[in-house]
Amino acid sequence: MKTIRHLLCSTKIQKPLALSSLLLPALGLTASAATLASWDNWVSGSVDGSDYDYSADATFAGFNATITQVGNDTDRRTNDTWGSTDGTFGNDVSGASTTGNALFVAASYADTLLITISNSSGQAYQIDSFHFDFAPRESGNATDYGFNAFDLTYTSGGLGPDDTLIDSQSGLDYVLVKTTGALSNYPGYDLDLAGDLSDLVLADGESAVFTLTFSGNAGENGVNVSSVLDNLAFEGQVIPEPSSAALIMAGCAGVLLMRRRRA
Ligand SMILES: [Ca+2]
Ligand SMILES: [Ca+2]
Ligand SMILES: [Ca+2]
Repeated sequence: MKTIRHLLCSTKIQKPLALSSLLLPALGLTASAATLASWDNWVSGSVDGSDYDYSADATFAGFNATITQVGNDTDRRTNDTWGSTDGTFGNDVSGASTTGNALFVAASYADTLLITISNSSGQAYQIDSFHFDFAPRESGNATDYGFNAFDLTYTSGGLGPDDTLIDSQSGLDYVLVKTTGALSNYPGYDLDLAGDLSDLVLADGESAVFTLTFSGNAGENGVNVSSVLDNLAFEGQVIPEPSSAALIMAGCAGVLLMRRRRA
């Protein structure tokens, strides 16, 4: 702390270094967005007969996240010959896998995903946004259509208020027909939470549950047509600790006082 304080308070230090991206984040005084949890590779293949949870393929240090399917038959439904190949979570977040594997959703088995994110990092984080790629699919027979609508709701946990609708979209274009476009650039969705939630801070030890529900299927066999989901992610940033900032301020005040006395 002494070295850092002297660096920050020194008048001799060059300004660019004092404001560098190295120093301030180390003190928690600024924060940059981080991908806290993401799903893009999935686990390959289908498994019948039991509920299946999808652990995040990647998490930020100190975070855990799981997707639980809810519906008529929550078997594992992933397929490595399908997927969004654009390399982004939604449109805005880079770093997604560009190879196959995606999650199917259909009314006959799973229409709802419960998405849980937990913070045990030792620090509070602001949860800024949720991102995903979603490709509505039709059967190709011009009568049966899979899901082409979704609701994202914040359900419960360390954010708030509970049961807040974040976004609802319907009538989305059917970008996949039968198997055409299976591996392609699926439409992306980037949903900010700030306009909807008054409490965006997931404190250390807290979890938050979001519910992503799909609808809009149509036709006699539309319940069986799978639409395809890929590249889900939460973005967030660490909350600067007031104690750190206060210590630095107090330290600088002390140094300045000593300098004045010496002058
Ligand atoms: Ca994928
Ligand atoms: Ca994308
Ligand atoms: Ca909170």
